[in-house]
Amino acid sequence: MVKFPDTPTFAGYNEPMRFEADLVDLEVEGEVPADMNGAFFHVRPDPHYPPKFGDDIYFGGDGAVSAFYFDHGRVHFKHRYVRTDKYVAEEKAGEALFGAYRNPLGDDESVKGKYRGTANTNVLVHGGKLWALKEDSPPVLMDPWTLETEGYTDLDGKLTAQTFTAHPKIDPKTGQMIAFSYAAKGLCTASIAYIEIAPDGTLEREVYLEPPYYSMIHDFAVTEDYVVFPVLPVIGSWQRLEAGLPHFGYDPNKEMYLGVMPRGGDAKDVRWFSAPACFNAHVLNAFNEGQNVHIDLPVGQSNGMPFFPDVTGAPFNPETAAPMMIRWTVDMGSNSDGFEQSAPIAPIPGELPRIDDRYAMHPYRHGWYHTADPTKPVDLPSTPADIGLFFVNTLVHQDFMTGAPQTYWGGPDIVFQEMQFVPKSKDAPEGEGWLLALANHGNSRRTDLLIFDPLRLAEGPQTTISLPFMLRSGVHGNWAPAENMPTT
Ligand code: V55
Ligand code: FE
Repeated sequence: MVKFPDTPTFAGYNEPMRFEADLVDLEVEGEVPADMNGAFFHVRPDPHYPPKFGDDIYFGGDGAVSAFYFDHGRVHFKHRYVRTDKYVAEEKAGEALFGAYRNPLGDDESVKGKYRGTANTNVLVHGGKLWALKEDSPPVLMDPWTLETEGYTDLDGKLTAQTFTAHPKIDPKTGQMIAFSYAAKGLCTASIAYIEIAPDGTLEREVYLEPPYYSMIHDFAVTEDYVVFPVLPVIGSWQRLEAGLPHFGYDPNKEMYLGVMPRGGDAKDVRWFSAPACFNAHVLNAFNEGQNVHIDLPVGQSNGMPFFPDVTGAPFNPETAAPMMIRWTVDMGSNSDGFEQSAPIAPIPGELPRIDDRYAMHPYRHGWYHTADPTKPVDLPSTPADIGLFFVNTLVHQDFMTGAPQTYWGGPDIVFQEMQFVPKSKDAPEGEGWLLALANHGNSRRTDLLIFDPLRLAEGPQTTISLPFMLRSGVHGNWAPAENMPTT
């Protein structure tokens, strides 16, 4: 029997949606630019079955991929669950077979040894395939047009790492995918693999290195010449899993580390730089000036994920956790094992940072991110605290040259999802194009895809593309220009 628990993760605003859909010609208010051709992919955790043990965290939900196909002013839509090994086995059984988030100890005997991944964190087109990613498993490949799942890939037997990040970067100059794996040698192992994948999807290089301790390495930083692995004290261990604790916990008494490696290097070239504990989830951008490596990212001074509780028992503190954009600078030419941390480089706190991806790994001017403005009224079926990380009512554009932000508040019943910058053309100036944002109407349970002028966010959306249902609050997505989509 399918009955979801009455807990904040599964009730109210967060109720699972569990549908699949095909819609031709979405309803549009305003104009869809005729020269905006390609597809916008986005993924969300949307549990197909109630959790095996009464409750679980939001990150445990099955990946459901949404695709908006932009075709000369028309927009078509497709929505499919990723047929992970987990999804397929559970659908056959009619119930959850896998236990808690990243704890295999509670799994049903029938699924022991199967990939536990949900492919629920990021989707992007590379080498003609749609990659659906969850950092605890290898990539899942899908067909970008039909959203049919091909399944897990080891990249022709070349990928030996057991997991694959949800945050690979595409090098705008070479077209390579730069990726990594943590827990690369198995669950809770202090092992990282650095991975380079050619534009056609062939694995070119896999280099192993060892961090100071096992931690959640959700994102990383890449510049033209260096790669940076942030080891933050979001720790995990088999002991925690045996004790039935959440996989991860935040240890404020541990040092954090940055592992910096030249992109052509290997383990012997890695240098570790350290500082007192702090929290980060995502990287905005990074670039190097000679041996000075700059990493721009939202950083909190205490734990940012209350569902991975502080190991000291300290309660979640939203004030100290507020992520502020700062710049870390590592000097690979110095003998120091420390690094510089700047004052905030933007006045508004926030997360889910995006850039004009053509400027990834290089100096850049513009950033876009989310914030939860606490001064605004809220009219939603759940409290902001129960919606948690996914409660976002305001979009931010930050011009790092002038220092000025622009914001757009959606309204009391709106929850936004991650934004996406789409360049007007291949060689348009930075920031010139369109900004996509999914806006959930939390009461009527419908989602709009809004199109903004990225540099005039405060003016509000110029176009509203409407779905007759809601896409459960999701994680990440990416735009695939028409020329990156496989020919049909
Ligand atoms: C994150 C998201 C995840 C996960 C680990 O945003 C980290 C960070 C949606 O799943 O499993
Ligand atoms: Fe992420």
